[in-house]
Amino acid sequence: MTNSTIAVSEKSYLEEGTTKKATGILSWLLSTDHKRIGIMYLVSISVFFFTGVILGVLMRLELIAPGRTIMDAQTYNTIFTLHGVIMIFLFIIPGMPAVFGNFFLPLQLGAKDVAFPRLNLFSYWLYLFGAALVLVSLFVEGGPIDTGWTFYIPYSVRTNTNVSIAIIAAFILGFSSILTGLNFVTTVHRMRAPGMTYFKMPLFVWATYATAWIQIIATPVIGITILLVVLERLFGVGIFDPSLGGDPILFQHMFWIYSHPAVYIMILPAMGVVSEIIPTFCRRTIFGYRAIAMSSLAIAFIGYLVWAHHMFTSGMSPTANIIFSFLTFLVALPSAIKVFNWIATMYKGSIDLKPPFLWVMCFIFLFTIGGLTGLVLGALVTDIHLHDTYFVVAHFHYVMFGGTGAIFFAALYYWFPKITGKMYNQKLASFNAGLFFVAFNILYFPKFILGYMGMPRRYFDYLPEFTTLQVISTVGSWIMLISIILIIYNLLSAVFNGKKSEPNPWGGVTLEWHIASPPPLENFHEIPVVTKEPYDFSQLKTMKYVPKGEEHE
Ligand code: HEM
Ligand SMILES: [Cu+2]
Repeated sequence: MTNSTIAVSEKSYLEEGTTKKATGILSWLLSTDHKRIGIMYLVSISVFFFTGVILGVLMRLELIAPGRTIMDAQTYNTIFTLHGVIMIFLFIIPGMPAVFGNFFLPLQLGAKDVAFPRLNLFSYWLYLFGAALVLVSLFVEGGPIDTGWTFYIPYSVRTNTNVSIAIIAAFILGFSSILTGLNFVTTVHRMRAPGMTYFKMPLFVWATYATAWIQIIATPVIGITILLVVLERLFGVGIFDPSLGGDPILFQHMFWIYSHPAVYIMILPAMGVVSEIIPTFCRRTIFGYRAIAMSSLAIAFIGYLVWAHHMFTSGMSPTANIIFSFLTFLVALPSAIKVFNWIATMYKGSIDLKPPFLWVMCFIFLFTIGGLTGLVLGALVTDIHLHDTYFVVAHFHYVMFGGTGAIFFAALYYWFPKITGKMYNQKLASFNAGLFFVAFNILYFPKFILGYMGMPRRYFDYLPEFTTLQVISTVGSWIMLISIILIIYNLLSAVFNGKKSEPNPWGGVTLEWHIASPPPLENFHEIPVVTKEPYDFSQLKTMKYVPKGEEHE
């Protein structure tokens, strides 16, 4: 930055909206400000996340003993399906881009908003509309869907539950995701501040940019695939259903051509947040900036080539199996590059163990377990034993929840003071990271062992020899519930009664820390001119925060 004196006392985006006439809740629902839209996503997504958690805890209660305990088998089927649909389509896919991408992409680029602010608001409405349809599918005749979140054929064509409504909801949510991606790609191409070359962009921007391409290119594939399922249900066209001459394996291919890249939509922006937090709390420029930026693009690209590792047991040719297994190992490389560079950044850094950093530590441990067990599933011999068992359930919770979920919380704790201008209880937040880590492993580690022993996934009952491990896991779900309630409690009480935060409590140097907290409506009243590398901490010495009007002295 050229101007290192920063005005702090201005009206913030929380006090003034983009709409002159609308007030109250409407000034939010009609706002085209990227920051307000980010917050609306945050509120909606948190509500769905918590609903998903409650469903998870209910499943764990059912599994506390063999046989029926609190629900029948069909209810269990609908609950694991809803849990999966909510967590995947309403929480973890939109979560990072829609909340933190929206709020921080323009700030980190030195822009006043995203490229298409109205389209951005439209994406949010589509999201709400899709979510509302999921709700509708629960209550109309036919009942909640019971296919699992993967909608596998032929069952999804034959069951009488409301598959079509749920699928149309997923279709609409997909549209919302595509439009957000379009918006972000254009924003990165067109809205960078003067001097912000591609290799001066913060790594969260790089990660969100790579993600946006996946959102644009991959999402239409699932859109078409699931619409074909609806056509199959309504008119019996016979594309997937074998009894009508269709091919169920074709569905699996088309489903995973989207849904594997989608796991990178979930994880890439989270990795971007890690690359922000680690330099800030180690007071040290990131090690291997270009390697990290390029590995995001590499993950986005190679991520398209591995989809059939979900189908090793579906009867593909041995050649296909070997190729997809090989490519799966290949995609682990760019992820490993990131992890090595993060560790190298910490090495000899002056590490400050503040809550966001502790959550990142949580992430690195859990995500590494998730990633390594992914290799176990990517190897043909072991996958045949472990396919569709609890090992898979453990693996994907470690990557999605221990990975992206933990970083969702890390990002909240890191940027909360910027978003709200308030500070939360840091002791509680640090304790919370530890509690989450412990709860997480009690809840999910037993599932690896259960899977190895042969416990299949999506079953509401089990053999008596699995009881001990199932009970341990259920106890873990209670501690997890407490940990999540504590996060919500800590942040909500900070929103209402928190102490005012300094503008830059952690000593960050990317552009969002060069403005007031909470940011003013148009972010920068003078568009910044970027001269420094994104993680050049020598700037800290010259960054001064003064009341508005005095910044030019
Ligand atoms: C307190 C938190 C959570 C608990 C207790 C929990 C528990 C469970 C359980 C018991 C299952 C079903 C296992 C089976 O019978 O096959 C399951 C499935 C699943 N969970 Fe979670 N989970 C939690 C959080 C999450 C999160 C945060 C995500 C995503 C980010 C997630 C994504 C999924 C998915 C995709 C499935 C598969 C559903 C299907 O088979 O169609 N869960 N979870
Ligand atoms: Cu995959």
